[in-house]
Amino acid sequence: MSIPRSHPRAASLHIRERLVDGYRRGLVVEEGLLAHGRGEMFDYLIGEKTTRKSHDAIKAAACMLLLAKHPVISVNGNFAALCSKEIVQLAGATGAKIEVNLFYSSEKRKRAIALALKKNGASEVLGLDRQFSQRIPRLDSARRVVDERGIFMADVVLVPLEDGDRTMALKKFGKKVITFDLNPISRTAQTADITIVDNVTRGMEILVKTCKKLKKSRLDRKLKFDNKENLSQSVLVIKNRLGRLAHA
Ligand code: PTJ
Repeated sequence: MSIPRSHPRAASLHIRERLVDGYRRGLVVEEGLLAHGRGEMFDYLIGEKTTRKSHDAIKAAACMLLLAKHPVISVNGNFAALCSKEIVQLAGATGAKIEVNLFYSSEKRKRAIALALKKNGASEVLGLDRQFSQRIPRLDSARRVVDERGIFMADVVLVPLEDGDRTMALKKFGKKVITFDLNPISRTAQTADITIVDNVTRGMEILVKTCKKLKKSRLDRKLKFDNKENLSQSVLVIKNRLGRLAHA
């Protein structure tokens, strides 16, 4: 079904279509469709736009990625379906490696995701060759299996649409974690070093532009960013918006 341009929720419906298309192409797992619904709900609550606080988090994330020695972008099914092009652009702008890492792991889906990334220009996609498999300690899910050339040796990892366990395990393993999560109170959001409370479909584009704009040589190595404070402000964005709607 084609979505009429005049439909008041056309933008959101188009994003949903991209995810459904990703499901049909074997990138996204059924549970990913549910995860997207959860995200849509929080997007609705923040007003479906990148807030000032999310812009601050994106700037901090860009600095952290540019200053990293071994940055890695971790890609799951939903992220690949929504942002393959931007993932490749971000890798180009920061020198980050791209690694497929799935919660509901399957070799077939890993290959489909790698193919989608390569079609968008990725020259190398890690996480597929078992010869390089390593394990993140203190993690039971399939996500513990990582690539020794990628997440295993990374200092900074971007892990969007994540489950809380891995964020915690990565932190305990000494990694700096950046995430995109529309839910500011999720365990991932609360555990990461930098949480961008924004839809990846908007936020990734801004993150790529910001990385291209910032000059590495001029970056302040002492990154000042208070994630807890930024998350509190994001919760207040929702509270204040609901307050305004209740009194409209
Ligand atoms: O592809 P796999 O096998 O690795 O599985 C991936 C999913 C997403 C199914 C898995 O990681 C999962 O179950 O995630 P959760 O625990 O549902 O968490 C997803 C989080 O991402 C939730 O807090 C959502 O609010 C948030 N989210 C969903 N869609 C978006 C989003 N955040 C930003 N942008 C979105 N488009």
